[in-house]
Amino acid sequence: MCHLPNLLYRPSYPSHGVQMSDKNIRTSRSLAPTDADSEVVVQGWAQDIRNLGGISFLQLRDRYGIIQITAPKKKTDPQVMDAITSLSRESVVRVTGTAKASDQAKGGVEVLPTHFEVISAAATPLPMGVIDKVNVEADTRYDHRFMDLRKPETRAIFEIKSTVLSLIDEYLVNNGFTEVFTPKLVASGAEGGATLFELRYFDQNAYLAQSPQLYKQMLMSTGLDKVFEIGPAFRAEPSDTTRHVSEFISFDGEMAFIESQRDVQVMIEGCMQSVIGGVIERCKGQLELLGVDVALPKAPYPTLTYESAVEMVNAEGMNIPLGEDLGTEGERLLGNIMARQGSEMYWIVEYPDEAKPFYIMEKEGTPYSYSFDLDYKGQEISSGGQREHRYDNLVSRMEKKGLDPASFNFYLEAFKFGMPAHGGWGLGVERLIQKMLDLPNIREAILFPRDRIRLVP
Ligand code: AMO
Repeated sequence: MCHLPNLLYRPSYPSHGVQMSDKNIRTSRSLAPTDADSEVVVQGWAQDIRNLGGISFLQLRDRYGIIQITAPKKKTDPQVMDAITSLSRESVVRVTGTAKASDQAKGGVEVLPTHFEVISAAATPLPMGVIDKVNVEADTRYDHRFMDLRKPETRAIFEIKSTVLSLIDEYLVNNGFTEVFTPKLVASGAEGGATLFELRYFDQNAYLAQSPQLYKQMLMSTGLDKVFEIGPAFRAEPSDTTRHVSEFISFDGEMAFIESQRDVQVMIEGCMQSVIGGVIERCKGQLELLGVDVALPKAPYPTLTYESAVEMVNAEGMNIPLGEDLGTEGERLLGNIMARQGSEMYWIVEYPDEAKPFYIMEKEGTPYSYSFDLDYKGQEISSGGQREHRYDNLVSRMEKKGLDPASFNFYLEAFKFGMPAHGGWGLGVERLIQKMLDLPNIREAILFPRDRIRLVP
């Protein structure tokens, strides 16, 4: 008889106590009064330990909340008692015990421990507290972000962000878009030389992509008529503001065979309503934790021309010459004016052509362009427009803007052999979240933010 090699052999790794298949495992969400008197296993971080002589209480935190472990000295194994009384805050433990109905414990159940395993003892002192009421500087929080993320309200932002991304995906796919991924290592920038990160790419120079602009446009010549991409974008932003970072998630879309930029705006508007409405519906618990009341913006969003936006802020004390950017202050003031009119989201269209990139279509016979910004509560969250799809015009626009068409040959080629009229947008996902949740700084919506100074963690 021949023996087959034991293909099912699995080396026995130390379990570290984590056996997800254990059917007795409960979380703070699943532990219920119906578990009373049965054996359960719970695991998490030791948030707070109180030793009161005859009895010890351990507040065990997991993803969903708190489980109270109650250890009366007389009824608890001395080894278990020692482990609890000597435990440091934030250690990770796994507790086996008997669930007991309790009026004092949150959720109406507590666990009386019979077995106690310290999976990972936390060193002391902690780099920052998790439950302490003291205000910790933002920089300290970002320096020790893993610790900051142990706070349920910090984690809630990222659960909402994840929901936002799913909702975007759902909306775009339902509207016939194909999700694409374009290179992040690129040979030329599309959004101006000033914010390019340069790097060595074997024996040539390359850049980190500032946006998928050139690639999503090239795709318009292929028959993939509607594409979207959600991915990282890199900008060497020298300014230290609450809305600029050097790495953000850009939600880009591009649509072929449009009649005008309005077709693009309608798509974004529908998407924003669906995303914000979806967050209100699906993220009730997280919004409650954060203490924010998200309102669905009034739709359709009002449309202001750039010129009228300048007039509106100038009428309220600003002095912006026509042709110049509204700037942070101008945008903020316009936000206040629009809020008084009941609009949190609004369009600013037809910016001066001079201020817009080569790929935008100019409004012939005027100094303006077929471009738009979408502003939310006084801050730009998206910009886009109709593109120049006519090869000759595109080349002359590049020249007019001081760019060398030769370095964009790979892009221009797609315009030479049949390119439909098209338009699209780029939307900063973290700016959307910042405004939706009224966060003071865009960095709060990024797990590990990157800026001029910060490269770790
Ligand atoms: P733009 O440069 O306006 O346009 O960028 C689009 C959107 O991206 C977000 N954004 C940023 N978010 C955080 N930190 C930054 N440094 C940062 N820079 C930009 C903003 C902005 O509205 N290719 C065009 C879009 C298009 O026409 O399709 C583009 O990139 O929310």
